Amino acid sequence: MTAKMSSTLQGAMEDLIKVFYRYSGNEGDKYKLNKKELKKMFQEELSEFLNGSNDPGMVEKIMTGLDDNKDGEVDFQEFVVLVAALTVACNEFFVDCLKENKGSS
Ligand SMILES: [Ca+2]
Ligand SMILES: [Ca+2]
Repeated sequence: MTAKMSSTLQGAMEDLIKVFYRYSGNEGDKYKLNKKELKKMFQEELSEFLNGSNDPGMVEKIMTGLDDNKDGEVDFQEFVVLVAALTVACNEFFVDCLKENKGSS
């Protein structure tokens, strides 16, 4: 692919799409993540997030929460909701860190 220089945000979006399809294509519907695919993605891409929680049923809970149309799988649209929610959580954490750093200096 003779890609033009893409902006950071555009690159992030492309990465998001690539990550989704890397896992969604493993089995069943190529365009959706089943529970196994979702779990694999969490283990490989969000391991820190998973390790932060001691709840073994978390992937299942996330899956149920994400599956808006109740078809038992997570499609790209549902996946983006997850990423947006995680990004907001990360941002809050990041902002807290910035504030703490400011206070200590
Ligand atoms: Ca699939
Ligand atoms: Ca769904």
